[in-house]
Amino acid sequence: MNFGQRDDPELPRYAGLATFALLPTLDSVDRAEIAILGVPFDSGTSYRPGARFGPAHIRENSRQLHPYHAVLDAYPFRAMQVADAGDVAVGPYDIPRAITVVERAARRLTTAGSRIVALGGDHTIAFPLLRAAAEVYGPLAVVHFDAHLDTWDTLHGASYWHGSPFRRAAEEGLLDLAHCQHVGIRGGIYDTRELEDDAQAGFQIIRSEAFLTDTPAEIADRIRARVVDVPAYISVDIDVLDPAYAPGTGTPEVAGIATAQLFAVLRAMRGTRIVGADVVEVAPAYDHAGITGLAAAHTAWELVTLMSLA
Ligand SMILES: [Mn+2]
Repeated sequence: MNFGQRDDPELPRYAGLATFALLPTLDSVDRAEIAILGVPFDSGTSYRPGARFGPAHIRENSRQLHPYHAVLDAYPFRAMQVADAGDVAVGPYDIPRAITVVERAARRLTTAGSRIVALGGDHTIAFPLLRAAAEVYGPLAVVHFDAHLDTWDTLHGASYWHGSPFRRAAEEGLLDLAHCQHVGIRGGIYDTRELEDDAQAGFQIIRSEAFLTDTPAEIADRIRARVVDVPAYISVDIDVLDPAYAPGTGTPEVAGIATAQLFAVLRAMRGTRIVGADVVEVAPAYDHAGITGLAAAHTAWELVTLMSLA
């Protein structure tokens, strides 16, 4: 039997401690097929800092997540044991050390049989999370929703920062280079060599403008054709959304997609074998009325639901 969300008719959803979706903590249920893992780390941020406060903000904005997913006709928390594994104990001063710490925390969960949905944190954290997932599942098909490529090399002398996780992952053989896909790209480019490097790292690009002409189902078809049956890791940088839908993020880019468009694409990916996921770059200091926190919490719920179905 799986333990679901807190069920106390006397305690309103807005009251009490906020675990993700008011789910049980991992230590209270012992095992989880899907573990929600906070990674409060943002020392890899290149522009506006603050994503270290993302996990707490996402949890606080996840109180209205309900057991039943009406569009996918699914009860994700009944189908699988989903639990909140808390936050990684990671400090801000040493990025390589933080990568080791996050990888170790993720491996504890993956070797115990959990698939992870991580709450960031800046995008640097995808790299150690990919290490842990690839160790179990082999080279991964990364489906990366983001305004930015994140396959850059060094910045300010740092190899590990929030613009390089997928380049470092490709170099380490963590990615299946024939099956990775960016979605929602529109950020600035210094030189077209960056696009050549990006292709070398295994990615094809669906730009944000594609959403003006193609339906979400068509875009999902392109993603599925790219991923095929390779184990998929879904990484959602909340800045894939337009700043109108996600102002609370470190490197916002205008002319992005809507939350509903993101969800329509994710739902149309039903059946994809997702072995890990993250929702990153939520920086609550720039948020308003919980817009970004709500978008991130519900994105994580969409990912959990997809994972509960395949
Ligand atoms: Mn990113």
